[in-house]
Amino acid sequence: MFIKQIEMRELRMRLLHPFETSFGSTQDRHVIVVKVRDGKEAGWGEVTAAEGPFYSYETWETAWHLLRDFISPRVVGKEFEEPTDFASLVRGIRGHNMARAGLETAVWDLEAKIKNVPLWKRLGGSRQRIECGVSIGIHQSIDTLLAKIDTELKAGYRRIKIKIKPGWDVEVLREVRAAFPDIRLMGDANSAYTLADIEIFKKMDRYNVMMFEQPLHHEDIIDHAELQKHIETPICLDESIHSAEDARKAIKIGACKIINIKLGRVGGYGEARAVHDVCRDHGIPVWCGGMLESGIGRAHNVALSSLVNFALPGDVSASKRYWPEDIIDPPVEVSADGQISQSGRPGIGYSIKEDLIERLTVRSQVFTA
Ligand code: OSB
Ligand code: MG
Repeated sequence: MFIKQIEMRELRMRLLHPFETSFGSTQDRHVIVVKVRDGKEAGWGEVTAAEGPFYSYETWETAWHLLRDFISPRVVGKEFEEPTDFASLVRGIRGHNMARAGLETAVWDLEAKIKNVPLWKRLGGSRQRIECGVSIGIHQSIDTLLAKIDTELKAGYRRIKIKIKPGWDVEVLREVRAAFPDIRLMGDANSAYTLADIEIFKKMDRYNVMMFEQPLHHEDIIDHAELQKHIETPICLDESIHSAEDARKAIKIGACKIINIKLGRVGGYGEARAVHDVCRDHGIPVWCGGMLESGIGRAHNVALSSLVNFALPGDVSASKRYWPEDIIDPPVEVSADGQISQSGRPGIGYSIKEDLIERLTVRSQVFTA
């Protein structure tokens, strides 16, 4: 596969509703999409970096800089045997995994299209239907949160994740549990706590929660291992895991019992599959996280979720929860029983609405071999 052209575009897209986490609120997204061509087919990827350096240090602007000045110049004009060749081309660049993943995932889509196979099959996936959960942001009141949960359950979603932070935690979980005694429920803290908050976690431990996601510092595993000793509820790591090596070490010291895999956070499919395999070999289930993606990133998340150890429902949900009109056709749709079916079409399996992308574009840059 010869990489003849790489095109980066920055799109402005407004979410239907603002999304609030412990680190802030977002509604106006700057989405970078990457199109890569061999001269015949085109593959697409999405950069999942956020608007500010709060989930991670990357932003859409740092990702643009990395892709424009360091990553794309090393990849354009190169001949690939396998999509995994990407790693050796960008070796030496430290970090900036979301910028890498934007191009790496596009290369996988391109290769699957050239081979005329669905990407999920090319990745070795076996889950033809994936179970979906939703991630619900911090709300104005517990009543509005309960109403939102009710709506999502009626839409068929099989697991509810709420965002927690100090002051929006024990009471919220208690009320949600009282209103919905049997649902699969979890809390994501996005690193809002420290070990000094151990008593709060002991209280939350009573509400039969599936997992606490990333309760402590975004680079920590040591304190997470300590916290896990004091609570029954499994800890799931998100922010702390950037590679299979991170996963191996976290599992080894008992810092988590579950891992959330995001393509952007780990730098693409090569590493995502390696994290998946380390977890599988240690009996640690994984699930696919979300980053408020447009349809392109969403389609990649659906494909990734086909791998066998994605044993828990992820944050991969329908396009219509996010966008008035998605940039893929059809949009990602969820069945009444909360599942997404894999596409039988080549690559990511969805058509790209290039006209809409053109209208949403605020800047673009092309590299041609
Ligand atoms: O921690 O999983 C997270 C969104 C932005 C940044 C971080 C996270 C999230 C979500 C939303 O939880 C997942 C989604 O619906 O895409
Ligand atoms: Mg998270």
